[in-house]
Amino acid sequence: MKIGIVLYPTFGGSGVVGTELGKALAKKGHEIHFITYSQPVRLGSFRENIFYHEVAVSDYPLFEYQPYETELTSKMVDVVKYEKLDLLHVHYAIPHASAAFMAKQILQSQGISIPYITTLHGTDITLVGKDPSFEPVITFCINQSDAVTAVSESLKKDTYAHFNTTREIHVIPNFIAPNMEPSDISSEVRRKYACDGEKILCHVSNFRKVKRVEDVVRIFSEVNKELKSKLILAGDGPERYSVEKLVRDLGICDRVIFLGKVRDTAHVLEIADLFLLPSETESFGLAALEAMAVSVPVISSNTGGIPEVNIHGVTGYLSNVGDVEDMAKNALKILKDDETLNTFKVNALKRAHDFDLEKILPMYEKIYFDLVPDKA
Ligand code: GMT
Repeated sequence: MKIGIVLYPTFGGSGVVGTELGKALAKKGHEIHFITYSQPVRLGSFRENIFYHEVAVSDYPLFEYQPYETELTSKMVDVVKYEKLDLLHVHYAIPHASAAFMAKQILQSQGISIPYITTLHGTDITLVGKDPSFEPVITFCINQSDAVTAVSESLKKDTYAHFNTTREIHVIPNFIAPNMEPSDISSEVRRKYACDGEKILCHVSNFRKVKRVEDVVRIFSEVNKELKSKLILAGDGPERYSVEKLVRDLGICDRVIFLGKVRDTAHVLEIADLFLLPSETESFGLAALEAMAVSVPVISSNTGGIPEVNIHGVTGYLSNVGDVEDMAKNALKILKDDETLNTFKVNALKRAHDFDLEKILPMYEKIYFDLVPDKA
């Protein structure tokens, strides 16, 4: 099948999922056309069956804001028409679903029929999408999509709660991509960051408010008082200045390592003992799954779709949003001795396998083949 995939090419979870899905589909023999404004960070080098179409964003002086959606739509029309695509799969509703709807209408006027699937990822529903400045468009696009998927039961529930839709929403959880296999140099790398006996706590995000990175630092600070540890922070974003200030104010600069943006977070995660994800809201928590996939247990909030991934008392612990004290207490419970830590590590890895790519990929393919039965 020839599939066009539209996504945000950055470090965000939706872009990672869309890219890894495309790579896996290409490996299975589908022809994948990524359509976006820059090369997706997880795309990597040349691969069979993968094509990348860049959306050029113009900077005509009249435009105070660039009409990206219009240019994306035109590119989608062009690629569908000339590459003879069978379907479009858009990740993150804003503005990809409305661009897909528009592209579909334009193509229909030219006698070309193309279905589009919208995958809802989280903030497109729970934060940005439900804002009145987006809501009517999102509701319309959800209702017009040929199929809609959401990455967790929680996100599906939120979609029904916030939008006027009775549309069937298929829950297809996120998955572990094969490049997250552990490497054999981790113990060597680990020694560069932590002395013998020190534990490594880790957090990976885009440092937006919703991630509550200051809570990460406060949890770590409590843990570090009892158990000498290091905190590795990977990622960057608007909250970084305030997080750096907090680290200085708490006097723990020598304990906290800011890595900035990292392409291959799996290699950072695999030197960690514990992953911290105290988010305000999280439709799934791909970062937590990525940690579990390299045997790292998770201390998280109990919000959104996280409880569908992290199992309380088994793969980590869940606490109420903002309950830093409880999260620190739980972290110490896991780190207190090697035997306990090891049990949580084993459980985390086992749980991560529930989200193996081989289990999830056929769920997307089923939707594709239902929409384009002659390609099945
Ligand atoms: O977490 C972010 O801010 C990025 C965002 C995105 O769309 O890229 O992540 C959302 O999608 C991920 C992949 O499906 C989910 O794992 C994240 O939980 C979700 N983020 C939120 O709901 C805040």
